[in-house]
Amino acid sequence: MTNGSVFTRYEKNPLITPAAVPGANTIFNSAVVPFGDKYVGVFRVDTDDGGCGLHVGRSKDALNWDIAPRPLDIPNPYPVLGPQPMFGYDPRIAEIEGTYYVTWCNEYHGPAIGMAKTKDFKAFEFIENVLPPFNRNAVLFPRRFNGQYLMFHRPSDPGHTPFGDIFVCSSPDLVHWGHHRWVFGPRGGWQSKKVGAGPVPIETDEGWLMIYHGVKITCSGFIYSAGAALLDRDEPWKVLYRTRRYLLAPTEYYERVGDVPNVVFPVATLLDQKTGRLALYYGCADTCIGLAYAQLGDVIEFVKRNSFSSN
Ligand code: BMA
Repeated sequence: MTNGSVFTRYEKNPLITPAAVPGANTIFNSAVVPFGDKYVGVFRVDTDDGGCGLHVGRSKDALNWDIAPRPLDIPNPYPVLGPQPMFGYDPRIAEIEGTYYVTWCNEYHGPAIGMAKTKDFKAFEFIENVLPPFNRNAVLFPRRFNGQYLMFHRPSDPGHTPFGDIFVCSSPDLVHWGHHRWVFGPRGGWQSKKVGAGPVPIETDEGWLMIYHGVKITCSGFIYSAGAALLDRDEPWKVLYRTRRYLLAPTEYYERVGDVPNVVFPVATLLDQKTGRLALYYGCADTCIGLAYAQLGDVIEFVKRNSFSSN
């Protein structure tokens, strides 16, 4: 069964299952980026001893992945912050001016946002816990704005957070973050409980395309779906369009059934500049990784045509 929008699921979904990593309980909510003529990723792996870490993966075709059996162990210059990021989840990767920045959620007295940088995905340098608890879904923009870095984030709580609005903030140095601006919060239906930024936004002629997750609550728990917004190119806290209809919602068995049922959690995209094909990598039911394709132009059209009349 497949719900229709402009995305088509990869016919061999789920793309990556826990079988990819020895000792994995689940592998999901993971980020991938182009790297030279290949691809790299930072994968969320929950292990059979209850651990939860970030594993580097490499691929020649972005479909078949070789994922490190051991989690990243990034040297931490601030021991007070605890090990980074042996316990980490929901990574995002942004390439800015030739350096790759990883943001993830860790447990520093509650969910906080860690950030590290790398050029080769072998040596990582820890930057800081850039946002204190309680926060999730920190996603960097892929370029600076008048010299400032920009980042989405979502203040949360120590648990499963029955609320959540998306904010954007800026920093001159990636360490000190301020100028927090509200972007948008929950609206009706599939996104009525909380929203959070997904993949690194894509700059288009029509504004920043931001794919995000929206959550609704039912009598048996949350349902996570994916939608998208177009944001102003210079002031991305200004929402131009935002989907009233979802782009992707859990309908397939692997999205419906898993450690956390009914979750489609968008985390990364790969854009083929030549063909305009957008590949969306998303977590499925907190258990495995799915892939879906759309034409970038079709996604933009969908967002414009299926938007709320006001934000
Ligand atoms: C969020 C995060 C995600 C997870 C989702 C659904 O709060 O923990 O990692 O996919 O809940 O369980």
